[in-house]
Amino acid sequence: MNIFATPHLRNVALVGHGHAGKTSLTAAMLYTMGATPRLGKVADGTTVTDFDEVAVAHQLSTHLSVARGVWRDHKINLLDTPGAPAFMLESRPALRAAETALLVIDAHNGVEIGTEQARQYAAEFNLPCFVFINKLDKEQTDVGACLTALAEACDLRPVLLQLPIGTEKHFRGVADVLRQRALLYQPDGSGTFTEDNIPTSLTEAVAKARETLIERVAETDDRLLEAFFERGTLTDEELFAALPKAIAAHLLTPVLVGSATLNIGIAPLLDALTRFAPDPAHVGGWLGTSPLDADLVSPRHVTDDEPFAGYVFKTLDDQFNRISLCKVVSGVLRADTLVVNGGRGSLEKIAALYLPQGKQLEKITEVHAGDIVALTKLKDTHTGDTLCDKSAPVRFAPVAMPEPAIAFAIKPKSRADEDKLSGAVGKLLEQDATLRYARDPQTKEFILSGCNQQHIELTVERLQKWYGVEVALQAPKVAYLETFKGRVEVHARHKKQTGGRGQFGDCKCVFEALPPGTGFRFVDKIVGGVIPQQFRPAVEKGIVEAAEQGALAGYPVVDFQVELVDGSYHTVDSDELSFRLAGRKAFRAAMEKVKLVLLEPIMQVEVSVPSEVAGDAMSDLSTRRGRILGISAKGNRQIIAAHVPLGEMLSYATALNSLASGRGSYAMRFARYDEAPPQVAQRVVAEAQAAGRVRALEEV
Ligand SMILES: Nc1nc2c(ncn2[C@@H]2O[C@H](COP(=O)(O)OP(=O)(O)OP(=O)(O)O)[C@@H](O)[C@H]2O)c(=O)[nH]1
Ligand SMILES: [Mg+2]
Repeated sequence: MNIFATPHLRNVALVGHGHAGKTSLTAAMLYTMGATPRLGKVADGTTVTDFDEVAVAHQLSTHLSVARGVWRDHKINLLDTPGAPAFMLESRPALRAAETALLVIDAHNGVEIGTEQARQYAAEFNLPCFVFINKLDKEQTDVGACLTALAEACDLRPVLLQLPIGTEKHFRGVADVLRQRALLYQPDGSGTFTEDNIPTSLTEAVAKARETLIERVAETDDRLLEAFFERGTLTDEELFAALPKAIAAHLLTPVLVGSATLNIGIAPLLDALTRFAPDPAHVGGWLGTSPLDADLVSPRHVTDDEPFAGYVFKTLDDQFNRISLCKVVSGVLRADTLVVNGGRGSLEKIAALYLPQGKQLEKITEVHAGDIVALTKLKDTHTGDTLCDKSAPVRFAPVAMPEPAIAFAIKPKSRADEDKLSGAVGKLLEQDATLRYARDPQTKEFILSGCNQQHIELTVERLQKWYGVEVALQAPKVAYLETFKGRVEVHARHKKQTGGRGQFGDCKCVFEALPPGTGFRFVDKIVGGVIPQQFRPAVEKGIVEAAEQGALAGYPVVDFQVELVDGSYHTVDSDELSFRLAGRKAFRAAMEKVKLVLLEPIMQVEVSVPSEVAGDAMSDLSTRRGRILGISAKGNRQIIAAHVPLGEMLSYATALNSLASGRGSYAMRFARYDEAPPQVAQRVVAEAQAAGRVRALEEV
C-alpha cells in the first residue's frame, strides 16, 4: 500500500550539525519500518539517503534526499539533509516541504553551531521541532546539558519523553516517561527490545521527568492548568490529547534519546512522530500568488478537495534522468495528467508518478495533498517552480537562498574538458541552488561561486566523477581596474603610405579624470567639418578599445572623459579604421603623460563568530586592511561588519576556520572600487609585467 490520505502522512526533515547522525538515523528508521532489509551504515556507503559517490567518499551528506516507510498506518517521509556548512543550505528546501523538523544532536558534543542554525531555519519556515539526542553509546554524554542548551541557545521548551538506560558502552535502552516502561534492547543493532519495569536506579528520575512533563503540558492550556491545580496531575487522556497541540503550536519540543548505529530508541521515535507530529493539513495552507498578478494572493489549503498545486523543492540528476521532487500542496495528482507551470506558463505532461527512496524510484498511480512525489522528464520546470491544475493556476514563492560567499576560478584541463564544461556545470546548477557560475568578462576566467571552499572542491570532484570534466581550481584573479589623475591634451596622427591607397587619421583630444564610479564619457566638440561626422565615432571606438588594457598593469581603464576637440582628414586616404587607430594612439599618448592609478575592489564583509574570538577576528580583519564598520551581538555570537579589499579575502575561509575553530562564518559582496595603496599597486604591476600583461605603449 503506497497511497496515503493527508491525515496519515508525516513529513519529517532531519536537520542539525554535521556528523550528528542524521543519515544514520534515517537508515535506522527505514530499517525499523521494514523499508530496508538491512540497517544501512554511513561508513559502508550502504545508507539509502547518502547515495551519491562523492557523499560516500567523504562520509557526509551533500544534498537533501527523501525516503519513506510505513509505521502504524502512517507513511513517514524522511527528508535527510546535510549538516556540513558547505551544504547546510540544502536543509532549507527540505524544511519547506516538511511539517516537522527533527533536530538531531550528538549527545557527546551537545548543541553545536549547526544545531542552532538548523533551529533558526526551522523557525523561519515555522516548523515545530522534535529533538533526537543521538549517540548515547558514546563516552561522556550529557542529556541534561543538551536540554539546557536547547532552551538557552535554541530558544526551545524541551520536554523529555525518554531517559537513557545505561551510559557509554552500557547504554542499552530507553525509559518511556509517558508509559513508565523500560525498553531494553539487544546490542546487535536488530532493534529487538523487551519491555520491563523501570530499573530502580531510574524510578525517581523518570517520575520527576513525568511530573515536569505534566506541568509543562498543563501550562500550555488554561483549561488543563485549572484541572492540574485541582487534581495535582493530568490524566493520560488529557496528556495525549494536549501534547500534539502544544507541539504544533511550538509551545513544547519533545526530546527523545537513542543511538542510530545501535538501532536503540528508534521505534519509540517513530511512535512519537506518528502520534504527536502534525500531519500536512495542520499548516492550514500555503500562500501563493496569481501567476498573472504577483500582488493577488491566492491561498491553497492542504486538502484533496482543492485543485492540484505542487511545489518543486529539489531537482536531482541521476545521470539518466532529471528528477523533480515535488511537494503536493493541494489536490490529488494522478499519472497521465497535463499540468501547467505556474511561473513559466508552460505545460508539463506528467506521464508517471514515483515515490523516491533515495535514488530508487517506485511507480505509483496517485498522490494526495501533503505527500511528496518524484516526477521525471519535465521539460521546463526547475527547482522552486510551482506546478498546478490548468484551471486554477498559482505560484508559490521559491525558497530564498543567500548569495554565495566565495568564488574560485576553474580552468578546464583540456580542450575536450572546456567543450563539456558549460553543459556539465549547467546540470550541477540545476541541482544545487547555492552554486553560481559566470565567465568574468575582464579576466576571461570561468568563475564558480559557492558557500565555502569545501563546497567548490566537492563540486569540482562531482564534475569529474559524474560528467567526466576535469578542471583545475584556482583562486580567482582579483578584478583590478585602472584610472588616472588630472587632465591632458594630446594630438595623435595615424598615417600610412604603402603604395596604393594610404591611411590617414588625425585627432586632438582632451583626457580628463572623472569621479570614481562615473565610467567613460565621450564628448564630440568638433566644429565645422575638420573631422567628418562619420569618422568621429571611430575615434571614440579606438579609445574604448585601447582602454580595455591599461598601461599600468593591463587592467581596464575607467572613470574618464575624452573631448574630441580638433583634427584633420584626407579626402582619399581617411577611413574609419584610420581614425580608430588614431584614437588608440591618442589614448596611449595620454596615458604616458598622466599619473596612473590602480583601483582595487572593496568588499562589504559580514563575519559571525563566537563572542570570545570576536577581538581576534577584528584584529585579523585589520591586518587585511579592513575597516570595521560596526559590531553587534546576536545571542552568544558577534557579527562584525567591515569593508575589506577583495585581494585580502581570498584565503579568508581557511583563516577564519582556524581562528574560530570551525565556528565562524562569513558572507561578502562587492561594495566599491578604491585606490590601491602604493605597496599593493607595486606588487600588482610587478606581477602583471612578469606575466606579460602590459603591452609596450608604442605598440598599436
Ligand atoms: N557511536 C555512534 N556513532 C554514530 C551514531 N550515529 C551516527 N554515528 C556515526 O557518526 C558519523 C556521522 O554519521 P552520519 O549519519 O553521516 O551523520 P550526518 O548527521 O548525516 O552527517 P552530515 O550528513 O554530514 O550532516 C558516522 O561515522 C556514523 O557512523 C550513534 O548513534 N553512535
Ligand atoms: Mg548525512
